[in-house]
Amino acid sequence: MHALWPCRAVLTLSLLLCSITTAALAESLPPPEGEVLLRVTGDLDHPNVGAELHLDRAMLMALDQGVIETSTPWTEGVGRFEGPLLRALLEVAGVDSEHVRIRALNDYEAEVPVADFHQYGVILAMKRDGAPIAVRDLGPMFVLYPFDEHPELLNETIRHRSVWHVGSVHVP
Ligand SMILES: Nc1nc2c(c(=O)[nH]1)N[C@H]1C(S)=C(S)[C@@H](COP(=O)(O)O)O[C@H]1N2
Ligand SMILES: [Mo]
Repeated sequence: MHALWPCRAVLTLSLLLCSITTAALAESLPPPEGEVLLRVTGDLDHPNVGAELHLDRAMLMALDQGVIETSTPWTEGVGRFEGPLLRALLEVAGVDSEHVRIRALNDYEAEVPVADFHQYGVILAMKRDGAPIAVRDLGPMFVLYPFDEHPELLNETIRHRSVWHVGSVHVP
């Protein structure tokens, strides 16, 4: 009720836009109960801890998941990798930006165009062949493109975007 009052003062079109915004705000996730594995920081509309969105493993697994069966330059053989779609993460975070900066637990970070997430169904791979990925490998999660399906992705630009040991996503 309270959140809707500005709508009443304006015209029908604004009323419609205002209702959409209100509906989107209602989708903010509750704060995490488990260990925080991923933080989304910066310019987002749906924070759950202060100005940031924090997610534990259960919350990450509850997002829309993608499955990518592929080989990669960094792993042996063909794996069946699973994890949240990056486009689903940005949607739940309420992000409207053309780029994000994906940061590793070490100091590595890369700027990635959001268009990639829609075009290629890029995931934050959290499991390989059903098992969690250890931090000493590429875990707890890494940015994974479907290399076998799109061999043109095997280039330096995309390798730079393939961040391992992801800890946060910053929205500029
Ligand atoms: N966490 C983390 N992810 C990373 C990197 C890194 O140093 N740390 N290097 C990036 C770069 S620059 C490339 S080219 C590839 C590394 O691929 P390569 O070492 O097999 O060439 O991973 C990317 N992801
Ligand atoms: Mo690199």
